[in-house]
Amino acid sequence: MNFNSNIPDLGDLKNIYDENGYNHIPELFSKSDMELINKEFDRYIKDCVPKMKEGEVYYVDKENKDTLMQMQKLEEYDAFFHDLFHNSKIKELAANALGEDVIPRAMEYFNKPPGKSNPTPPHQDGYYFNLDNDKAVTGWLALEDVDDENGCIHYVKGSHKYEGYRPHGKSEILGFSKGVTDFGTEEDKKNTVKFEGKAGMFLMHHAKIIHFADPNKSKTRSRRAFGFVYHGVSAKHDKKKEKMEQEQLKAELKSKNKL
Ligand SMILES: O=C(O)CCC(=O)C(=O)O
Repeated sequence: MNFNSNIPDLGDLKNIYDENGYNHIPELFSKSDMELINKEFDRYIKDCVPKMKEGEVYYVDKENKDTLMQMQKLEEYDAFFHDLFHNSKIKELAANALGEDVIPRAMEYFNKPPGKSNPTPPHQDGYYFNLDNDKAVTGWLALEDVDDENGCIHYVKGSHKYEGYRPHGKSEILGFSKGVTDFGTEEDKKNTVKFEGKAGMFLMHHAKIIHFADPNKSKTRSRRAFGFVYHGVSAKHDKKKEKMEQEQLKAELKSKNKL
């Protein structure tokens, strides 16, 4: 996929990733590239969303299609996004961060529609991943400008270096079934860094980095982003356990009338 991506030195990125647990590239994609990606995404919403399976699409209010807030597995429904996930600089950046070849796992969509949206609870992605190691990353691409008002991402710098995972408990937040239960220590607060930026800003985070976002406070702006999850080739994925967890979650959400 031919974008003129604006990539800093890969060696520097790797050192920063290892030290902080994330990479931040203020303008991975130019304004015109983002116009193209957003145009393709408008087409995706019209043509592909109706074909997606139950449990792959979440709305803040399922009766209101304007409140589309989260999707999983976009790459399975469309060649453009399959290519963006499998054959772009994003995959190279994932392999660079992990220091090994990567396997694309799922491309996701995260929105916080205006008016009514959820917070993203503090969590570590690896806690959801069912892998036997922490060799996984998530890339996060802002589809529009993001800031304090519409709910930009926050990372707890260096939290990938903690031994094991922080305790997670059930969250009642649609789209994020688990969150860190002991979040908010002085250390967490001291190391929290927020990432405001323009459409085209790209973040890449470690499976153990604690991250979160506030709800969107704007009445008019959305906060749309893509997530790109890759495993390192050394990670073994327990797909059976994952399928079981997903079925359980789906049944629970249906019983609460959220799907
Ligand atoms: O976009 C968000 O608010 C959450 C994203 C997230 O949790 C992730 O990319 O791992």
